[in-house]
Amino acid sequence: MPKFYITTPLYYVNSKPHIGHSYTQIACDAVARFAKMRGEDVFFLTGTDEHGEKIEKATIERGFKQGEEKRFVDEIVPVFKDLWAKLGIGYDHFIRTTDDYHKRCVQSLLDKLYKEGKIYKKEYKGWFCTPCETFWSQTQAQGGVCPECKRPLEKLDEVNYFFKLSEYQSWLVDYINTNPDFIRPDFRRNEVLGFLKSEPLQDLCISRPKSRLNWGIELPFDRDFVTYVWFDALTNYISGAGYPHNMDQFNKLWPADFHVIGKDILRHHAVYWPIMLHAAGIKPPKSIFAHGWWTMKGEKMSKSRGNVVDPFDMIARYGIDAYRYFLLREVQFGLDGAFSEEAFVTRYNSDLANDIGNLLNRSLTMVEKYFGGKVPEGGQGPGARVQKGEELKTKASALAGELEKSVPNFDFMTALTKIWEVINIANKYIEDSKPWTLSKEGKTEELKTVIYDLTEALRIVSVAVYPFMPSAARNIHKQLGLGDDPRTMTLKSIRSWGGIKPGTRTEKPTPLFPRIDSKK
Ligand code: ME8
Repeated sequence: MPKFYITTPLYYVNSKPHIGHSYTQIACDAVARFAKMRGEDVFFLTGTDEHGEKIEKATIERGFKQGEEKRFVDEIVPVFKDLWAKLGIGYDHFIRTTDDYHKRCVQSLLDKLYKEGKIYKKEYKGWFCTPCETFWSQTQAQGGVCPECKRPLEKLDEVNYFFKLSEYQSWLVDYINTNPDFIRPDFRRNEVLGFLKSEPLQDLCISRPKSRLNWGIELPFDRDFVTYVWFDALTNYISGAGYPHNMDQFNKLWPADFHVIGKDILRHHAVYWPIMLHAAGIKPPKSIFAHGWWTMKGEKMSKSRGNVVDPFDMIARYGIDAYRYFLLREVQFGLDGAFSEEAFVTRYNSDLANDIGNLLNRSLTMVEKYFGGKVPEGGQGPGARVQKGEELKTKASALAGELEKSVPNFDFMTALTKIWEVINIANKYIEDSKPWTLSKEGKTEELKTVIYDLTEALRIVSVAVYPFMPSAARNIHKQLGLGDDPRTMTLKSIRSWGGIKPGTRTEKPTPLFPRIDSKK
């Protein structure tokens, strides 16, 4: 069984998750589910980033005392876990950077790099962005604002430990050039190469003196310092896979197949992280995929800007499947997208209530009405099939192949468009073949064929939508009389036509996506 190791960022637990966080989770979940459907041995890692200034600050702001950070994060972590459970995020392991095994891994990595002379101590004069937890050089800090988030920077002048990032610049450029899949999409790779060409890399400040920050992992070689939160957090991708406490598992999983992130943290993942690994003698991950941002009124949706949409509220009003569908269908994964509830409702009513919802409802109603709730025998009699039926069969049988081309490349829009082509052909097939007329005219063989084709197309569609809308997929499968066991949702099961057996007892249709009155 080929292995597939995929990760999400570890989210800061300074406040509740918003749509942006759920976006990365849903995308990873869809790709991980798809890999499982192909029979791959999947390890899906997610978790929370719990140290650093941001968290220390949030602890105080929420009325806790300094030193009570763990108590504070212990209250927030379950909110993330609860949302992931509600959204059906099927991760295999949840890592917290406050977990002991993770802390030990960070310390062993620091120790190794220090002993090998790759970490040294010097005075640091420069700029720091607290919200981004990022250091910037004098040239980068134009006008004293963060080049990333445009907020004011803090000037720092203190003794710190540095990691010799600068020594690895040409190695990294070569690595990116010889591994074209390392940074994806392509335009993000060019962005990183452009940045690496434009200025020499500075060594990375990887410590904070305890006089300024207590809440972090202590440097093993100098207990007066804690480590920079990014050095800590990035290391989760190896500690969460078993390094160094479970090397059998780690050797099986590493290198990771995908680190999926938002474009805001590309530099940390595509520059700092591969260099940290290379310096420690560990291979870089195979691929980093950076997606775009959901924006609100032209600005990045973010906790610190306060322009966020609450995923709990959206799910409560529209359901999990619609929420997952909208995020993956509306915007090409990789690009930015403006979030609007109006667009959400429009897509819900057209794609979900009308297209897929009606198809299921009409088809099952006809199975009930014409065949007493049992799938009829299909494909009988010469000339029984109208042209649309042939088209439906061809397109539905090709879906598995289409998904294989698009989903592993995070091209959810193409995958869903292909599925909806099948749904739309099926709806058109009903209109063209007019089963009610076939019934009236006693053309039973033709009627059987049409109804069989519709149930079979729905079976294929139910499996095809599983990575994106797992509960709706199971619901359709169940209403078709095929049960709702996710283990039956395999890609193999939809590679050929004819999987639903004549005689299968279907259920009375229940609406999948009740229409939303947009005037409400
Ligand atoms: O950066 N649109 O955590 P974080 C799309 N702890 N995705 C968004 C988004 C938006 N408006 N806002 C956030 C951190 N995201 C670090 C990561 S990893 C070792 C450490 C998503 O809580 C997106 O995946 O700020 C982004 O990269 C991530 O949340 C940042 O989450």
